[in-house]
Amino acid sequence: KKIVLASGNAGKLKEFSQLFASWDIQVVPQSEFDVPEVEESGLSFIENALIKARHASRVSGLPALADDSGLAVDALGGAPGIYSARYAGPGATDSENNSKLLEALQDVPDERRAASFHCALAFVRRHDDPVPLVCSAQWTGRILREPAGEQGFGYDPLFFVESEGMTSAQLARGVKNRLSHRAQAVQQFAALWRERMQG
Ligand code: ITT
Repeated sequence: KKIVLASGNAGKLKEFSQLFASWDIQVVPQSEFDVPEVEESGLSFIENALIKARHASRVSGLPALADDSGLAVDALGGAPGIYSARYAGPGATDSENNSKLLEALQDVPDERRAASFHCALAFVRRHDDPVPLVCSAQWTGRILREPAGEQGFGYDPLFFVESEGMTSAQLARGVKNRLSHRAQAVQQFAALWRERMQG
């Protein structure tokens, strides 16, 4: 079985290749199908995941799985949220986004720097699938005052994971892929997938 992974984010694709390593399905990145960018016009992670999955399925003619994710910072009322990838502007780099976040939190004391990563996954069998598989999960942490660690991507160097005593960019990939918002969402997806396949 072949499904398209509707993401152009190298950091996500790397994690998914590990998260799906033991599955008996072939997960093909959307770059193999020349899927053009689609406007993420939703207001929630779930809406945008569905938009991306339907779009990739329409273009490729295959079932598609999409991930919409981001960081919600309590002291910023949930920002950058669904705008995490472009917080510092269209086409912003991870380090530009991280700098913007540090600036926004400059005057916020440690005890008010709580934040959570969110991941929504949407799977459709075809572009107009009326019964998509949808799941979402979160991972809570705290935003540091300076980056630490080289692993991962995006906001990982600023995201301190209390249980591990380090940032998610300092965690070995195997550890992030057991704890993260994406790892938890994939576990939920696995359960939905098994149900669907048995039904
Ligand atoms: P695709 O839509 O092609 O998948 P994207 O980067 O545009 O790629 P999103 O719109 O879902 O994807 O934005 C997700 C952003 O949230 C991402 O660029 C990171 O800045 C951040 N993010 C999501 N998951 C993360 C993680 O595990 N670690 C660090 N940052 C993460």
